[in-house]
Amino acid sequence: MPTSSAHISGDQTALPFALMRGGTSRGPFFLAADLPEEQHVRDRVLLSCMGSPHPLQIDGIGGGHPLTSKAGIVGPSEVVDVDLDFTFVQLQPDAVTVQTTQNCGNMLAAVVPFAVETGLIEPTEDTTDVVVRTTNTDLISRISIHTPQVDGQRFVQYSGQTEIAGVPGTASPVNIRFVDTAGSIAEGLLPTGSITDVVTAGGTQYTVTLIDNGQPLVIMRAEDLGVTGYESVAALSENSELKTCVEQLRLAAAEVMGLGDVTEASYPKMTLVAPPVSGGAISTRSFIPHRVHESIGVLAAVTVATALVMEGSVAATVGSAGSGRQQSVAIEHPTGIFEALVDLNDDGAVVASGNTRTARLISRGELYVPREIWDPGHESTGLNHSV
Ligand code: NQM
Repeated sequence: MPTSSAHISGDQTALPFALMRGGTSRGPFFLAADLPEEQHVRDRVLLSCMGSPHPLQIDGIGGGHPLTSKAGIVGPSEVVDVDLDFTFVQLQPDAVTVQTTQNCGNMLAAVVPFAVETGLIEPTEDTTDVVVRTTNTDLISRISIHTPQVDGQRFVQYSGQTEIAGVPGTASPVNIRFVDTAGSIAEGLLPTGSITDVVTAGGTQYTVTLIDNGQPLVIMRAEDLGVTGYESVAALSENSELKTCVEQLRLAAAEVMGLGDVTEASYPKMTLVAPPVSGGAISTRSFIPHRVHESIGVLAAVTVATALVMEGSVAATVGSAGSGRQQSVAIEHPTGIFEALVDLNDDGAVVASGNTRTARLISRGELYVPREIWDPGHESTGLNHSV
């Protein structure tokens, strides 16, 4: 078992970390062995690393946005046929929340590069294939990255030709395949058993599709909310009337979905859909759930694609699914198109999914956590002791 490399440095604790971009998200990754075992202490440490709560996260490394207030914890897995366990942690700039309930397919893209960088995985081939369990929902994914050899040494290849919307430039592809994603947090793919439900919020009735194929979503027709669904992120963010409606609908829909009171939760995500305008299959705008996503989450895109291929869903009324057992569903979002790959069985149900992301190691070293956060009531005992 790996042992902790965190150590005391003056009146702070030095915590090894790597800052990684995973898809369109970014955050610090830690080896599980380096973090405190007790969850409440771990959560305090993560809040401190991020600088939350503060809108600018000025005393930490968070980026002032939910997409840059994320962390990853990675360690070897004890589950048979699984190589790594990954816990995704969603923090917020301006709240004291540390959530490990939902998945994040973007941060997931950085897990295998991080594992190779830190020696958890030893690459032996030009392509390294790893099975990762996201502990949040027991999501299993097969991830493959490029690990070429130069001068006898294998390394993670970050440069490449793959472009993903929402990230400048191109990079080496990270291919992710998911199986068995239905009902990640909700009870099953369609938690109410219906392809559409009528939910009343703020005195108005909305016809929505409540679905969870890796990410719980409320799929709504943009026009039902009084917008076109083609607005910019800024325009939607400034529309306080819309944001109030979306939040009222979220709280009501979550109860109908069996998710209970989600006032403090970052799910379900709220996805406005409209007919495609850029050659894709459907157009989307996503609230995650209070800020508007610059693009769309990975499992959110997989869940939209799943709804789109289901006859009678709200998504199917505005978008157009393709045909065949394997489909690449082009989901339009504010900064481009997300290609969600879905495999269908004979009944037309989605049984597997996938996508291509990119990731990059941005920085690594030590994050300094005030000693009293890790160890309340400590007395200074000197430098460089293991904790
Ligand atoms: O849905 C944002 C993201 C995500 C989650 C969010 C994600 C997913 O874009 O799998 O990746 O919805 O909070 O990182």
